[in-house]
Amino acid sequence: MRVGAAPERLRLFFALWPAEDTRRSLAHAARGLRGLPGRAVPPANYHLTLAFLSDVAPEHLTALRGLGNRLTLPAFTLTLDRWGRFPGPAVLWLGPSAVPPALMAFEQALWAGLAPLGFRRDHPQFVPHVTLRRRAGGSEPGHPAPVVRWRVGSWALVRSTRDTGASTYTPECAWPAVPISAAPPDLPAAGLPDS
Ligand code: 2AM
Repeated sequence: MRVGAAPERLRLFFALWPAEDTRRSLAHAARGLRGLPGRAVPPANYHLTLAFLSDVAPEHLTALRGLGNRLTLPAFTLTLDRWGRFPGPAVLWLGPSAVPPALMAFEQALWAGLAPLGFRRDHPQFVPHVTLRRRAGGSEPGHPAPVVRWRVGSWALVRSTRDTGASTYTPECAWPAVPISAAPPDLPAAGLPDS
């Protein structure tokens, strides 16, 4: 680092992180959007954001890893079956029309752990989705959404870096989703176990 330069700040997010077979299914779904304006998200970048953290001081990484170590994500299957759009950033996504309660509970538990570290959610309501296309303007897919069944097996703390306009996502740390039957009986379905 240059003497006197501001210390590096990190762009990070916690996300459900798909395995290769789910990435292939999502890439297949994204092919149906090819004719639309905008830019396809590279399959290696597919994820479902749980918490986006911009402008993070590097010294926070240890606490964020520690938070991940204390949380337990129960394994569940997510059925992605509806198109959606965020008008502001003009992104097109595929999301679930039925959201598993375990996913909502886990997102809340994660933010409950992030709040004491000074992080705040930048949107009022959690809308689970996988972004497939960016800068898509006001375009709408001309066909019904395909169905992608995602057996959620892992979640991660991911670092986002930008180089000449393209984003690269690098998992800093990943945790497996735990089959419910394997969780100790006193462990909440999603939450912070006593430590
Ligand atoms: P995405 O890349 O997964 O679409 C910061 O706002 C990031 O949080 C966005 O880039 C988007 O990530 C995600 N995001 C925005 N609004 C959201 C919402 N309502 N629910 C869940 N994630 C959201």
